[in-house]
Amino acid sequence: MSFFNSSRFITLEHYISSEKDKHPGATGEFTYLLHDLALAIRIISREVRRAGLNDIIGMAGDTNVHGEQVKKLDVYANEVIIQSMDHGGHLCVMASEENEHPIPIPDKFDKGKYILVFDPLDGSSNIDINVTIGTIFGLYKRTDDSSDTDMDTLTKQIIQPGYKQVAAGYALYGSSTVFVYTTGQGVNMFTYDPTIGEFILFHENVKIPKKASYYSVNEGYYNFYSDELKQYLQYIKQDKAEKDLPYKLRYIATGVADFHRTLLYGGLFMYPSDSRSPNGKLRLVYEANPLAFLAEQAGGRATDGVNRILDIKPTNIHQRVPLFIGSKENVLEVESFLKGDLKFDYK
Ligand code: AHM
Ligand code: MG
Repeated sequence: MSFFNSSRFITLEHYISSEKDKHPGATGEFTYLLHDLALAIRIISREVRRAGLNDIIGMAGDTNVHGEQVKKLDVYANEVIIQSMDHGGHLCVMASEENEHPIPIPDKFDKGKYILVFDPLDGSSNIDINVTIGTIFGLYKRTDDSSDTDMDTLTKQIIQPGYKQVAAGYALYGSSTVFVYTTGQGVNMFTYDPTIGEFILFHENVKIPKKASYYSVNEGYYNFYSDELKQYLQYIKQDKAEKDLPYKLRYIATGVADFHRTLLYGGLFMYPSDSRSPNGKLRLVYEANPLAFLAEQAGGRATDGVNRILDIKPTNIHQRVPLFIGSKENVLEVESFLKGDLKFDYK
């Protein structure tokens, strides 16, 4: 299947600038922000590509705020994003998976009206083994003019519901590096050509298939899932070709990579709650919300099994949320099982 739907070579920089020109009165701040972010992605991509050579792979000997061991490349990606974004004068604060607290803009730099949230390197368990990893980001506007920089004020600015995002996207360091983003007017996908140092438009206005027979979940946790979810997982494994069953299982264990495949091929990616993790594993603010914004912009759906992800009001930067995301009909189908409207007697 070919996704290429442009007959011209259009760079990311050009595309972003031309989008800005469509909005009379746009200050260009946002354009600069995306340029800076694209630079950070290029630098991280370069480092990911030569990770084995640089001996950068391995534990940094540190643990992050969640008590997980941090790999060197996570630390590096986090620093690259902070250092690429803190001095442009467009941001007032940042939040990262790797930082327990909000990241203030240093006093010596101007501050702007935007807020950047990000997971610098998603898929940490895949870093050491050359399997696809990615960077996820979301962008908000500040809701007040407060110049206070105490942690409480900064936290309040960050924890906005996802529907307030003005942009979101990700970079995926796979067989090639791709950059995917939305500003609320569809989803656009770019592929990086390292020989010319440019992201080239690859797929404009991406639409997720309405339904597909793929599912993606860590089924090793099956015994800990609710009975309703077990019924769904048994239902989709039936031998019923007339209903496109059984579904095919795909699981990379890099959330953003599993999402990327789901965006292009359709189906369902989920990280549900289970009896040991009542809120699942993924983070609402900088993982689920950006992916949910992209999914909806592509015509898909993202919920926690009941509620729309983008409507959830976060109470803290690092809170977790169960996630069901992908093709609209696939997400509705699993929701029907979770609600008990659909049942499957498999015992
Ligand atoms: P990370 O942000 O530390 O990499 O953790 C999140 C990752 C997701 O990318 C992925 O969906 C999930 O963890 C995989 O978890 P598990 O190994 O429990 O299946
Ligand atoms: Mg992550």
